Amino acid sequence: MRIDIISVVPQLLESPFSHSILKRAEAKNLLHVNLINLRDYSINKHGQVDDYQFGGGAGMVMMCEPLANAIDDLTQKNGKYDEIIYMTPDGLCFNQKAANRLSLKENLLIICGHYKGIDERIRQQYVTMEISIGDYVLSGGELAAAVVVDAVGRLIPGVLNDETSALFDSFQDNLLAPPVYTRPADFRGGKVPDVLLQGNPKNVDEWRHEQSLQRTKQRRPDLLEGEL
Ligand code: 6GU
Repeated sequence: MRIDIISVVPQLLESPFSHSILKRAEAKNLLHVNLINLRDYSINKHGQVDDYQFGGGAGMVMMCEPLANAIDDLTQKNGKYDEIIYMTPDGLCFNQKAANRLSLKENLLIICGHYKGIDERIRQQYVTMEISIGDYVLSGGELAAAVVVDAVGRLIPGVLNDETSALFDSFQDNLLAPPVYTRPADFRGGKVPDVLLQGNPKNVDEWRHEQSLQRTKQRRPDLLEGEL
């Protein structure tokens, strides 16, 4: 998969993909994240990419031309994108199902917004998907884009091995993950449940499923309702 990310602060995105699982995904050639500085497509020598909003009001708006020129140039170089994603707090809320769906694509473009956001006409003419990562406001789309790339990247077939398998992740089956334990079997009086020490895989599976259900009922009952 190739993911191109357009940003006015691409430096914010250099570190998240240089470690751990996503670094391995890059090393295995399963994922390529490519950062594009929007200022390279600025309309003038001052590097301008934003302007005052029509109708007045505080805050700048990211202009049409730099974004359109960047998207056109990238599309010409790299082929048509499967999705052009705009990161915005007024987008649809990202979840595991969206991550699963995106992990099957080949070619994604992510636009990170700043200031008051991007000119509405770019959303109408180019953007195919608008994503928010939750009901709070970030100062830019970059950290949200990093969240999406991480959640999607680890699901690309071949990125995870048995040890890091996504099969038992929280949310993968709309349930929260069960509690986990490692040595010692007794930590300051806190004991590991017997069933995990006894080594009967069927009992362990049943216990984990029961714990998952209990945890989900207690903490996230919404996950158990309204599923298709
Ligand atoms: Cl995608 N962007 C910004 N700026 N804030 C957010 C967000 C995105 N998702 C939640 N808050």
